[in-house]
Amino acid sequence: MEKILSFLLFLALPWFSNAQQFVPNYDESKVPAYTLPDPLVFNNGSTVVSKKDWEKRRTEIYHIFEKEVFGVVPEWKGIVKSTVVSQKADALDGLANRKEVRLDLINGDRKISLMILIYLPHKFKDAPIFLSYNFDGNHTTTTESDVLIPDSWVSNNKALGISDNKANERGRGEAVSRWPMKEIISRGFGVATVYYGDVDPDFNDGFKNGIHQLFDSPRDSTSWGSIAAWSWGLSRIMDYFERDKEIDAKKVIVMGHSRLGKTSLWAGASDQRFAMTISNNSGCGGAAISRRKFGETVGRINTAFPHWFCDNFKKYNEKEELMPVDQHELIALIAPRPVYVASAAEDLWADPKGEFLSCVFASPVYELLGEKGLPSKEMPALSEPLIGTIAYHIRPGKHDVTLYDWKCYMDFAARYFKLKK
Ligand code: GTR
Repeated sequence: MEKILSFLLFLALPWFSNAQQFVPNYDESKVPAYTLPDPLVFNNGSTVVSKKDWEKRRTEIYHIFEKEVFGVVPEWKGIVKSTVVSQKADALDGLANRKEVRLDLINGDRKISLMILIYLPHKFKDAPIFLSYNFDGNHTTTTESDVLIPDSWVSNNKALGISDNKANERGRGEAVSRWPMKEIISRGFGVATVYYGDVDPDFNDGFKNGIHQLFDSPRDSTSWGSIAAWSWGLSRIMDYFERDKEIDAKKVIVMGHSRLGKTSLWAGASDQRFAMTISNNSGCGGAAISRRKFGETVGRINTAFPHWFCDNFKKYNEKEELMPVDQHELIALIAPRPVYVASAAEDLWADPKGEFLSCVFASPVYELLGEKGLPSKEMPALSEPLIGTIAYHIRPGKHDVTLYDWKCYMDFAARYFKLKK
């Protein structure tokens, strides 16, 4: 009898564990009714009516995102040194000047290093520059054989032949479809990219590695997670740009895909030196409205990636309606600077409609500041970008960064920075 019972239990086990598995909602009719916090109403209930009011309200919203979502960055007591480690005048078949610059972030005897791969067009002076992290190493963004491979920890990856958390030659050029360098350079832009794991390796180790270990403050429920760390890293790169005479630091476009799109939005919100922000398929915790609970949810992201946000964010697992902010306010924090949000039709996990609605509901803030928000409240057709100071498109296809996405970003940036055709 006992044997039969344990056999039955054995049969039932997969059912039990499946029952606990997260099932995303992809049915629009099951999106709960929700009320969004109004970015133009202060915490005390009074209304924001002027640009001056907005500055104060902006601070309120920013602090909520810090304490409840991404986490607070402690005071940095270290130093940053930059070293140009390579230079090549005829990169990309003579189109670009290439250099690799190492930033050493040092606090006492603790140090991390990040390697910035920079391409600047020969033909254009003071070119705007896209700054964007890559997922697997600078060498994956180009086929050029002499671009350095990162030393830092990388995820194991069968396709890239990595089983010891060390990047190798096999990854070279693997991500070029996401990095159309020649097109970008020929159009009059520069590109700077860094492997995101140089700043903080993307696994949950209790913040013992990466940049967090260079800070001494004890951790609490408001302490920064990895997204805040990656965003902070982008600001240190911006500090370097301000010192590099070959780079126009007033024209830096911070761009990112997926978790790195969440990162670029938080960087654009946190550091107003970024002239333009681009979120490619950023989804939950990025551009998508959390209260819709469509696709990936707050509970699911905090469970799968407990190190991305601050611990307070976990209070809203399955309780998104209690969040004191929602993601349209993350977009609003970027105002009045231009922001572009992009979705992919098959990327339901990232909730394209939720990403679009954030742009719609951030628009009143842009309008108060004298800028055009998103020019329509209707979700556009595929590949028909809506362009205001907030821009949005949805293209066919999967979760990815494509040449189409880049072309839209370049058009948007060329218009804003008034580049000649
Ligand atoms: C997924 C995660 C998303 C997105 C994505 C990525 O697994 O659920 O939020 O960030 O990873 O970064 O590729």
